[in-house]
Amino acid sequence: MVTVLASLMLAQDGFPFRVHEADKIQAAEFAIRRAEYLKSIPAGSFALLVTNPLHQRTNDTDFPFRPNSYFWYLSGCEEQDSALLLAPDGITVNGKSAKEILFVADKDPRNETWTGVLMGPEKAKELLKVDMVLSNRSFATVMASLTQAKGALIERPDGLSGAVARFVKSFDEWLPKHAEEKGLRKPLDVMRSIKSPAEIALSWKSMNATCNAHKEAIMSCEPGMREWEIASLVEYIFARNGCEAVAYGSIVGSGMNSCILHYPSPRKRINSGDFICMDVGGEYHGYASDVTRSYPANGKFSPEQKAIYDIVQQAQEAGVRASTVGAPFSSADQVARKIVADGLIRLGVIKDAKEASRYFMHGTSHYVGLDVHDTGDYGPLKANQIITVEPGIYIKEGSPCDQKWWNIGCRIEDTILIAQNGPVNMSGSQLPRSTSEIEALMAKKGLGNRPEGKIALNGDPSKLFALSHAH
Ligand SMILES: [Mn+2]
Repeated sequence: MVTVLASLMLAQDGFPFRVHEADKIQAAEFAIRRAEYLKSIPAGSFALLVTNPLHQRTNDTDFPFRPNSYFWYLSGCEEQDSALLLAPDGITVNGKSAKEILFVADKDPRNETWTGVLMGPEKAKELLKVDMVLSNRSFATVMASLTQAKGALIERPDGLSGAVARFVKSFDEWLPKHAEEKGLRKPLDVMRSIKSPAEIALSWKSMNATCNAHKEAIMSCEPGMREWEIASLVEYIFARNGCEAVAYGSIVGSGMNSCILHYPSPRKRINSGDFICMDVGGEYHGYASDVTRSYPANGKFSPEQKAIYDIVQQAQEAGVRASTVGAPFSSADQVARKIVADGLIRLGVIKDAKEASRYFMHGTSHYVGLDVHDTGDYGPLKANQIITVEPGIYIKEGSPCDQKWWNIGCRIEDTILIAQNGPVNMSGSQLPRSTSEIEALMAKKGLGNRPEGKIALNGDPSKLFALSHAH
C-alpha cells in the first residue's frame, strides 16, 4: 500500500529524495544526454516527454509507480506527475528563456503524509540540475504560449490519470493549430541503445542480483513446491541485492507451463519429472536484466530433457559468439535457428527444417536497458549495446512427435554486452549453463529449503468460526 514511502527509505545522504541514491546516474550525465538530444530537435520544434501515470490495481490501491523510460533517461526524475519540455531555440517563461523545462508537483504537506516527500520545483532544480523547473500547475499556460511551429509528444502513455492526463490534454489542445514533428523518437531510441560506463555498471549490478536469484532458486527447487514459491524467492533475492523492482513479471513455468512463453500466473504445484523454464530479471536503479534458465524439478535431467537442453545450449553459445560489433542484428538468430532445426531433425522431432518454427516461435535477441525490451534501431550491432541471446525449444502436449518429448519447454537466455573486443556474457559468466553444472547446483540446498521458513497451520480455523458464534 505504501510503495512510495518504501522506496524513499532507500535514499541516502539524509535526503528523502530518491535521486540521492549514491550509485545512481549523476545529474551531470542526464544534462549531457539532454544537450545531445537537443541537437536532434530541429529549430522551431520541441519535444515533450511525460512520465507514466499511476495505474489503479483495485479499489484504493495502485500498482507500484514506475517512471516512463524516455522521460527518466533525460531527466533523472523519479517523481510522479512530471514532464520535460525540450526546445533548441528556447522557451520563454516570465521573461526568462530556457531550452529545457522540467515540470514537477508542488510541495503539498497533506498529500505528502500519504504518498511521500516531494521535491517541489526549487529542490528539483538543485538536485536534477535542469535549466528551469516549474510547478506542474503552470504546464497548460506554458504549453498554450509555445510559439514553436512543430512539436512532438515522444511517447503517449495509456491509462491517463493525474497530472499526466493534464499534460497530454494540453499538448492535444496545442497540436491542431500547429504541426507534429515526426521522427523525434528515433534518435532517442538510438541514444538509449548505446550504454555509458555508468549504465553498464548499473546493468552489471542488476545482472549480479539476477544471477544470485537464479542460483538460489535452482538450489531451492524441489517437487511439491508451488511455482510462486520459486518466483517469490527470486524476487526476495533481487531486493536483497539492491533491485527496487522486477524488470518484468517473473516467469516460472513447470511441466506444461514451461511451454508458455510469457507464462503470467505461476500457480501450479511442481511435480517430480516436470521441466521448469524460469525467465526472471531484476531492475537495479532502472536497469533491467533478462535471464532464463531451464532445469528439471527433481534435480536430474531425463534423457529427453537433456537432449533438448543440449541443442538449446549449443544454439545459445553460437548465438553469443555471433554477437559482435558490426554484425547484423539478426546474426545470433540465424545461427541459433539453424542449430535448433538440425538438432530437432537429428532427434526425429521434425523431418524438415521448415517445421522448426513450430517449436522455436520467438526471436533470439532484443535490446536490454531501462526497458527489458529496450530501444534501438535493429541495425548492425554497435559497441556498448546490451542484448539478449535466448533461443528455445517448446514442445507442447499434443505436438505431432513422439509424446516422450511433450511438455519440455526449454530456453537459455543471457544478457550480452557488445564490447569492442567481442561479446561479454554478463550473466552467463556468473551462472551455470551446462546440464552437469545445473545438476551439481541442484544437489545443494538453498534459502527456500530452510525449514523455519515454513510454518504449520496454527490452530483449527473451523473453531474460530465457532468462537465467533458462541454468544
Ligand atoms: Mn528476453
